[in-house]
Amino acid sequence: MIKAASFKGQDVAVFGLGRTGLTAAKSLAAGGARVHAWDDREEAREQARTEGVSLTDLTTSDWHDYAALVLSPGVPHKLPKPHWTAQRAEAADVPVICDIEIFARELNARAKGNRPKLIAITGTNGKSTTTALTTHVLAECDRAVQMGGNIGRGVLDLDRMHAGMVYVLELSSYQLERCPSLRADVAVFLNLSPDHLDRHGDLKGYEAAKRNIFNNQTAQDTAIIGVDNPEGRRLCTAMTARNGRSVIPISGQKTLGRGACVIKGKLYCAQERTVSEVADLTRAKALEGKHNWQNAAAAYAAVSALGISPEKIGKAILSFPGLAHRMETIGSVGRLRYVNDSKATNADAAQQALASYKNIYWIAGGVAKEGGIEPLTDLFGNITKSYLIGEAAKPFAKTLKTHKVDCKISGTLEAAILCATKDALASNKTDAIILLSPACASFDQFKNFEVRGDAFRGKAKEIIAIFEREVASNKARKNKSAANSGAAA
Ligand code: UMA
Repeated sequence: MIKAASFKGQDVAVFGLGRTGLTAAKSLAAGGARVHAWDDREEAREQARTEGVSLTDLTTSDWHDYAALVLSPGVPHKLPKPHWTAQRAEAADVPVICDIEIFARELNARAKGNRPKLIAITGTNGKSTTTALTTHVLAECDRAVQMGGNIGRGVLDLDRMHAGMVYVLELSSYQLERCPSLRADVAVFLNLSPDHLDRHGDLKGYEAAKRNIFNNQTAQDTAIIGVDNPEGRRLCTAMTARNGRSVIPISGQKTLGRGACVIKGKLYCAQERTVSEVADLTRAKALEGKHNWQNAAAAYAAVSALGISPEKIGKAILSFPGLAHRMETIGSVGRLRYVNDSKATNADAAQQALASYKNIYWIAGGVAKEGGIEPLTDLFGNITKSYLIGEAAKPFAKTLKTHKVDCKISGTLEAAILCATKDALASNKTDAIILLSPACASFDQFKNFEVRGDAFRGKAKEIIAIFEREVASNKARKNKSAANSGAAA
């Protein structure tokens, strides 16, 4: 844990006792602050009490005492409506921050030669994969590295700061709204498409929050910008013109005169009239699809900015195991591969997996989002047959039938995976994919997308184990009969 000393001797209100709030409260208390923690839910308060966090009823306390309100990122302080704590904070002139701000202050307080490096990553899509890939590459290159933020551990729960450490943080627009002191040595902006608009008002507001990732950067720092969409191109041009730091464009699909780009699966680094190949991403099993190629280019550029050689980075990228529930290869039965993409809880997210494979036996359904699977019709040609589960099964079947895609209402995930396996094995087509990419939330049948993905993984592993046992026993039988006929001869 990082002991946050920046509020030593001061009173700090901490609201929202999920992962962020609990770790922030503990870190602040360890650093000598007087913590006043609270949550609207009694269960959350009880949990905090059990963990030794000091509670204060913030509904009745005097807010003028507080140096800051550390507000959980998911709790709004402006739109769509300020939470009551944000209203109290404003009335008492108390700044609203989040745990990332505390982390940034700790980092900035360190002497120059003693400051760890910070790589901060944002974007609408791909930020978790890029964060995990960057962390993997750094670890493979023997750097001390810690990953957190909007992924995995709360940032103040990470291991203590020291000069050789690299922190790789995934940052959401929610977090970026509340960390004015953030200064990243390397800031990555992957892409932008409409999301969380209720919280930011409109696309402009959302973009403004994301652009905070570049705040306070100096001439020694690096900005890495995805230029595969118009917002990124505009931003890259504007920031390059401003000349305040190194700006590196990245692309997953087109040639760049400088920066990092991927052409036909090969990752290139282009600088000062030289272009060199860094890695053949078609060999990276966990980085299929153009969206992942852009993520790989971003991770390459980020690690390269810390002075690590292209050879080392290229080698490390190829051994990335991927993230659970995101186009995660579970295993194969012959040329039939099981892929868990349970994180695809809407059509937009399912698009990436459907665009990355052919001959797909597609398991979809659950609680549908507005528009259902209509946005995916262009990719229906990649689907051999679909197996539908949960509440959305009937409406999805209707859409698929309209587009002449073979489909079956399976009802449950288990029935779907068994039926898809049977059909794929019976077909004489090679290289088939059994893909769970539901384009739906999971709540009708599972606690969350992780539990749904775990169920798929468990069943797929069972099936794979049965086939492996059969193959092994066939082999043993063959060997035995060969040995017997040898002995007879
Ligand atoms: N609460 C109230 N009153 C309210 C609203 C919330 O009391 O009106 C309380 C809840 O009871 C709860 C706490 O506030 O106890 C908030 O818990 P939470 O689960 O929302 O938040 P954390 O556990 O702190 O998780 C947050 C991020 N969640 C959000 O931004 C919504 C996590 O990102 C992040 O990993 C974690 O901090 C790290 O510390 C998740 C996420 O969904 C993955 N992020 C969004 C996204 O990726 O799209 C932005």
